[in-house]
Formats: sequence, structure tokens, C-alpha cells
Amino acid sequence: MAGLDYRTAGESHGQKLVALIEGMPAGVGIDIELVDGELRRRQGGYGRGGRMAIEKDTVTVVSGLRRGVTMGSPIALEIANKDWRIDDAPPVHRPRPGHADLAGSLKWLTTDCRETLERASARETAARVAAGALARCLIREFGIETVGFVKRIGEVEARIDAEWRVEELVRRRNANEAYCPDEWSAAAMIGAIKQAKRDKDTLGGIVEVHVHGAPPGLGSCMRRQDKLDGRLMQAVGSIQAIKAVEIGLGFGAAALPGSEVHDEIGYDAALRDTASLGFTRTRNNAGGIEGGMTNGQPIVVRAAMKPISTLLRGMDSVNLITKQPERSDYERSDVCSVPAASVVAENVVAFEIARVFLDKFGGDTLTEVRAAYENFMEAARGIGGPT
Ligand code: EPS
Repeated sequence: MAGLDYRTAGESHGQKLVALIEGMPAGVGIDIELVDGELRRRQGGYGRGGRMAIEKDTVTVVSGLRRGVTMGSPIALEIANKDWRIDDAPPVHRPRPGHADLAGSLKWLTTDCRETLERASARETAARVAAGALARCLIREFGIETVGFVKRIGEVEARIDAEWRVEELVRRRNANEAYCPDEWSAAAMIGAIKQAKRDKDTLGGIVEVHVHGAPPGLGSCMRRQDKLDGRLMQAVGSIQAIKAVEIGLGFGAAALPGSEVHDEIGYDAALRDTASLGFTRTRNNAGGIEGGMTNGQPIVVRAAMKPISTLLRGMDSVNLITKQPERSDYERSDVCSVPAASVVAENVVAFEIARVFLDKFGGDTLTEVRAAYENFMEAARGIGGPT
């Protein structure tokens, strides 16, 4: 049986965005409110541009559900574009540095960058969010919760307390338009975005995703394709404008000795019934993944987003028809979409967790998945002597 996966189709100013999800077991109740809520959040966040005032993203389920519950058949989702005008949209001959414009025009042998930018646009992330939010309906059944938030915008870095759990992070994040759990930094981030707008410039940043409640043993050290850290890096690294992905301490681990990096192991029988199975760690520098597998600690993924490449002030470029120097084209755009990227990353990570979860516990029905999960957890709690 093929595993869980999804594909997307659609252009920024095409008729619709589409996500096709295959491999979801039967019997999973889908919370469309959750999916629409995540689409709404993706459209928001401080720094978004004019397009978001036009669109009201909501999902239409075309197939795969009966009375709100999966049947095991492929699930097709659609999100309509109100700003559907791809045939009339003007050509773009002056590529924006940083966008797909030049590389795509060379690849597809055209002087009109629109041929590429329509698909390369981050509008496609609406379909990814819909697929990821839908997959969350599966992993929630097993107590797995995800939260994504903004860690940095430009020069402003948030202070995140390691003690904050999912509910606390979500509550704090939802209290401001920067989607940042640290309210003081959130205000400074919004100030930085306002300044960038005045400067006709754009800002990037860092987003962070935590996954709580994932059982140990997701992913594998046996095949490179199954290593969960590598899979998360691919999934998150493929999000538009992401230039780096870290797990746990990430790049920070390079500068420290092993004694300060690795998370010492203990055991507390009182935690036996949690995802950790009772094993405790002094910290979580590993970000919940060792040897390409979950270790029962929260998974922590961080990603760096470059600033949006459409600048109101333009940048030096070349007209692809004349080959003469000109400023790059300006298309209506965002000043900063790091808050939106935190929503995308959260849901993309959730989808990948659902995939590895089904790789280990997969079955045709949720009943079988649950039985496999409970069997494993019981067996894993039972290794070693009695506690
Ligand atoms: C986006 C829709 C796009 C842009 C943005 C993301 O709409 P439009 O191009 O019509 O303004 O706002 O796309 C980019 C940042 C990009 O580089 O392509 C969306 O729905 O997220």
C-alpha cells in the first residue's frame, strides 16, 4: 500500500489551487473549520500586501470525504482564486533578483518571466496549508499537536521560554499580528516591517515549529530516504523563500563541545504513559530527533526565510528582450510574509509527521492504525525490567 503523500497544482492568478492527498486511511473525521482557520491565518500576519484583501481563502472538498469522514479514497481540495486573470496578466521582462524569474525564463526558454512566476509564487502555499491542516486531523487522534510561530523578523529576535508548551505558545502567538509568542518582540517586529515599507524594502526572518506528543521511533536510521531530519529539511526547505532549515540546536551545535550539546538521559516512571515513555532529557538540543528518528521529546524545526524579492524600489536587472540594464519589475506584493510562512511551515511539518506516522503504523482504517500504535506503545513501555 502506498504511503501518505500530496501534490499541488495551480498558479497564482490561475482559476484555482488544488491539493490531491493520497494514502489517508478511512475513518478520520476532517475538521474543515481547522483547515479554513489555517488558511485564514496564512492570509494574515502583519506585512501582507493588497492581494490578501482580495482573496478569502476557503477550502472546497471535491472528493474523498463522506459526511466529513475519510473513506480511504484520494482527497481532492480546491481553493478558488478571486484574482483569476492569468490570460490577461501582463508579461514581465525585467527579472526580480531573488525570485524564480531569471532562472525560470532561462530554463523554459522565454523572455516572459510570468510563465515561471505564476507557479513559483508563494500563493501555492495555500494548497500546502490545506493539505497539512487536513493531515493534522489524523495525528491529533494520537495526541500529536503542532505549533508554528515567528522567531525573528529582520534584526528583531524573540525570546522563547523553553517551558512554554503548545497551548501557551498558541495563546501568546495568536495575541499579535507578528504571530510571535513574545509580545515585546512582536511590537518591535511590527515596527521593523513599518520601517521596511517606508524604505520601499522587504524583510525576512526565522520561523519555528514545535511538534508535541510524537511517539518515539518515527523515521528510521536504516535508509537515507526515511531519516526524519532529512525529510523535514526537504519538506520545509521546499517552501518558497526558505534558505535554511535547522533541527533543534542546528547550526549552534557546531560551536560547542559534545558535553554541552547532547541531552543527557534519565528515567521517570511517572512519565511512562506520555510520548517520552518515561525517558527524560536535561534539555532538547537534538530537537526531538536522533539517528533520523523521533526520541519522544518535542520536535523543533527552524527555518530562515529570505526577504520577499519584489521590492517597491526595484533592484538592478536586465531587460530580457533588449539585454539592456533596467530596474526590476514591480508586482503588487508583501513587505514581509514571515508570519504567513510560520503557518505554512507548521502545516508542512504536520503533513510530514503524518506521513512518517503512517509509515510506522499505517493501515486501511483508523481502527487499524490505532491498534498498531497502541501495540507499539505498550511493547516500547515494556522493554527492560519492570518499573
Ligand atoms: C501570495 C499571493 C501573491 C503575493 C505573494 C504571496 O499574490 P500577488 O502576486 O497577486 O500579489 O502576494 O507572492 C509572493 C510573495 C511571491 O513572491 O510570489 C499568497 O497567496 O501567499
